[in-house]
Amino acid sequence: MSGALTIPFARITDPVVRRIAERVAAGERLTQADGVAMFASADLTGIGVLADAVNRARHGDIVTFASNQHINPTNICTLRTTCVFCGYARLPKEAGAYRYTLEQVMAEARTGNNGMTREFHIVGGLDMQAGLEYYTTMFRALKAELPHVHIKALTAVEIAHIARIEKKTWAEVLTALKEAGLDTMPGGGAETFSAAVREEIARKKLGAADYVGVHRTAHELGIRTNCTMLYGHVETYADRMEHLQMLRDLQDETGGFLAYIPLAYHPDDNELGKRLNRQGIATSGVDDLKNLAIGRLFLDNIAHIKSHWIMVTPFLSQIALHYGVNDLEGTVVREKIYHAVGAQTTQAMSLDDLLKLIRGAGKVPAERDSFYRVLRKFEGTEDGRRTDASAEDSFGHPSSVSAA
Ligand code: V47
Ligand code: SF4
Repeated sequence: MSGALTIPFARITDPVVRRIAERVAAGERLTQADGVAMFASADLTGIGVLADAVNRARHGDIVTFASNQHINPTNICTLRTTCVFCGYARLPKEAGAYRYTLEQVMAEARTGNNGMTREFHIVGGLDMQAGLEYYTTMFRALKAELPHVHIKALTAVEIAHIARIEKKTWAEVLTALKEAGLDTMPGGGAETFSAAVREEIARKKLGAADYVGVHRTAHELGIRTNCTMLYGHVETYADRMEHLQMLRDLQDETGGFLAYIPLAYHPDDNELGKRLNRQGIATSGVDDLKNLAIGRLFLDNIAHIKSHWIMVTPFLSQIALHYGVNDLEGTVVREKIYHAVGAQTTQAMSLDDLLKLIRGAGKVPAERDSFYRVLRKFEGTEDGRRTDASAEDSFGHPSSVSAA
C-alpha cells in the first residue's frame, strides 16, 4: 500500500523540524544532522506528525503483529562479564545457568500459544557447547514436527560465535542453518555501533562492521533479517545517527532488512544499571517516541518500524502507532531476556488485548506472517472485541532479496 504524503505543517512548531518536513515533502533524504536536530528538539508533536504522515503514506491505517513465541535455549554466554547491560547471561557454572536439551526445546515449542504460534524467535547466549550441530538439530526437529512455523533465529553475534568455534565462515554457517530450517534472523546484538560505546557497554562483542557483515552475508544468501539499536544508556545523539546511517547504507546495498526495532535499555539487575546508578526506568516516553519516529523518518528504505511493547509498555506502544510505528511485537510467549533486566510488563499478550490496543489507537489490526504479508485483517471497531477476520490481503515491499 502506498498513498499520498500529507504533512500537517501547521502542527509543526519548531522551525528546524519544519525545514526537515519540507525536505521530506520534497522527497529528500534526511542527514545524520537532521536526526541529531530532531533528538534535540522539544517539538515532539511536530516530529510525531511528520513520522505519522510518512507511515500513513506507506501503510495506511494498518498495524500488523505476528503470533510469535520466544525460545531462549541457553543463557550461558562467554560475554557474561563484558556485556554489562545484560542481566540474562550466566557463566557455565553460575547459579541459574541453563542449556536446553532438544527435548526441552521441543516441549517448550509444543506448549506455545495454544498451537497458534506462527513464528519461533530463537536467541540465546554465546555458549561454547551450543555449536552448529546444536542448532541444526534443533531447527530440523522443529521443522519436522511443526513445519508451518517460521524460524527466526540467531543474532549476527551468535552466527559469528558459531563460525568461530566451528572454524567456518559466516556464509558456511548460515548456509548450513538455512538448510536445517532457518528462515530469517532477528536484529539483536547491534547495541550501539560506536566503538567507544561498545568499549564501555559491550567490550569484546562483535563490532559494528562485523554485525553489518554478517547481515550482508545473510542477505546475499537470501536470508532476510531485522535490525535494532539499543538506546538510553551512554550513547549520544550523534552515536544514534551514525548507527542508523550504517543500517540505511546496508539496506541501500541489499534491501534485506525487513524491520527496524529500537530497543529501550532497561537498567535493573545488570552491571551497567548499577554503574550508572539508575534503577527502574532508563528511557523516557519522549525519548522512546523520538527513537521510533526518527527511525521511521531516517530509515526511508526500511518498510517496517516495530515497537517492542515488552520494553516500553503496551501503553506507550499504542501511542507510538501515531509516531511512525506500523508493527507491534506480537503475542510473545514467555519472553525471558527483558524480564531478566526488570521489564515489568506481562510476558505475553492475548490476541484480544492486542486488538484492543490497536483499535484503541484508531487503527486496523492485521495479523501478518514473518515476511510482513497480511494474513487476516480484523475489521470492526466495537470496544476491542474481535469481529471477523477478512480474506487475505497483502502488502509486500520491494526488495532485491527473495524470501527464503
Ligand atoms: O541484542 C539485552 C537487548 C537484544 C538488555 O528482530 C536489552 O524481531 C534492553 O534484538 N535492556 C535482543 N535491552 C532482543 C532483540 C529483539 C527483540 C525483539 C524483536 C527482535 C526482532 C529482536 O536485547 C540484545 C540487546 O540489545 N538487551 N539486555 C537490557 N538490559
Ligand atoms: Fe551474551 Fe547477548 Fe547477554 Fe551479551 S547480550 S552477555 S552476548 S546473551
